[in-house]
Amino acid sequence: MMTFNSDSEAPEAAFPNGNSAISVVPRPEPDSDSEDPVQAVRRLLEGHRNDRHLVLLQDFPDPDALSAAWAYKLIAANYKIECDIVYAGTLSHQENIALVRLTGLPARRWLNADDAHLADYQGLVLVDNQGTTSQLYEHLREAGLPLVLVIDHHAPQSKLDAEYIDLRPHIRATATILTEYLQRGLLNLDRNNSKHTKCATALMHGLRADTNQLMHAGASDFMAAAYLSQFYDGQLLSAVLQASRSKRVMDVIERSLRNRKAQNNVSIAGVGYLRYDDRDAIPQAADFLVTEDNVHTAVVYGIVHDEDEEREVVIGSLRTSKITLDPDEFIKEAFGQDSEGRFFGGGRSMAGGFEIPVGFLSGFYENSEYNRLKWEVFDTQIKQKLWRLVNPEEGMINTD
Ligand SMILES: [Mn+2]
Repeated sequence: MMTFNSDSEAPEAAFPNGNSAISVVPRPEPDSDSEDPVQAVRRLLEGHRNDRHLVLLQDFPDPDALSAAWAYKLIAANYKIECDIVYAGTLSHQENIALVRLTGLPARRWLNADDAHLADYQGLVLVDNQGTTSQLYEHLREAGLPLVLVIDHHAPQSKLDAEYIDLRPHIRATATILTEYLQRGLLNLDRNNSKHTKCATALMHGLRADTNQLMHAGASDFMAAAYLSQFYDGQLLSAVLQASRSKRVMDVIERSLRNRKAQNNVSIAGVGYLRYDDRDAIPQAADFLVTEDNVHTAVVYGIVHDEDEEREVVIGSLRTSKITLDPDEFIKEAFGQDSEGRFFGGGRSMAGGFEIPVGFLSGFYENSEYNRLKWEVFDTQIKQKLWRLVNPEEGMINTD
C-alpha cells in the first residue's frame, strides 16, 4: 500500500532564527567536499570565451526556465560568449506569452534542429532541464554538439556527460541558482540598464512561479528574491501576472467545471479534445478546480491533438493542497508504467502531470461517432484508475 508522505520533499530550513532580516548577505559556501558551483561556472565561462552556445529549454518552457536562460545569456555575454535560447514545443500559457512579449525575452522556437545551423555553435547548455523534456536534445547530441553546462533543480534524470553540472534538487527554482550567480558577481546588475531590470523581473516571476508565489520557497529562494527586489520592476511584473486568458482556455475551464465529479474531496474532470496550443488550459483548469470548498485535490485531463504531427496524447494535471499527498506517487500508482517500464508521469510538490499516448487509436477523423467513442474509452479508463485510488473503502487515501 502506498503512503502519502512527502518526507523526501521536506522543505529546506527557513530562517534559523526569528530575528534574521531579509538582508542581502553573501550566501553560505556549500559543503567543503564539493566544489563551489559559482566558482566552477566562472572558470568554465572563462575557458569558453568567444564561443557561441545553444541554450536548450524544455518543450513547454515555464517562467523559471525562460528567465534563468535569459540570465545565463546575459552572464555569458559578460564573458564574450554569445547564446541563443531555443525550445521545440510551444509557449502555451498566457502568462508565459506575456512574459516573453513584455520583457522582450530572447527565446526562439525551433521545430527541428537544422544541422547547417548547428555548426555555428561550440556548445550546448541545458537550463531547468536535463534533456529528457526536450525533443531536440537527442538530435543535438547525435549531431555532436558537446554538452558544456547543465543548470537545474530537478532530481537527477539520467547520466549526463557535461563539462560541468550545477544540479541542486534542494533549491526550489533554477531562477534562484542564476540569481546566486548574479549576486556572486558573474554579472553586476545595473538598475539603469533596462535589459537588466527586465531580466530581474523575469527571474522574480520565475522563482515565484516555481515556489507557488513563495509559499513553498526555502531560505535560498527568499534570499534570491530579496536580492532581485533591488532591481526588478514591480509594475512590469503585475502586467505579466494580469495577462488575460484566451476564450479557448476559458472554454476548457468551463468544460472542466461542468464535467467535474467529486468524491472524497477529490475532484476529477475530463475535458474532451483540445488543440495542442491550448494544452496549458489543463493545468489552469486543475488550478481552478482545486479552489472549490471541500476539495483538496483536482485532476483534469483531455486528449490533445497535434494537427501538424497527426499525434494524439492524453494530457492530465493534478493539483493538490493536501500536504500529505505526494503527486508523484499518486500518479505513478494510478497509471503504472508502459511496456518499457516508463511511468506515464510524475510530479513535484503539490503538482503533477501525466501523458498517455493514444497510439493506434490516434487520428482525428471526420467521423464524430468514432471520436465520441474514443473519448469515452479513455475517459472511462482514466476515471476507473483514479477512483480506484481515491475510493475510501480501500483506505488508500487519508482525508483527515
Ligand atoms: Mn524550474
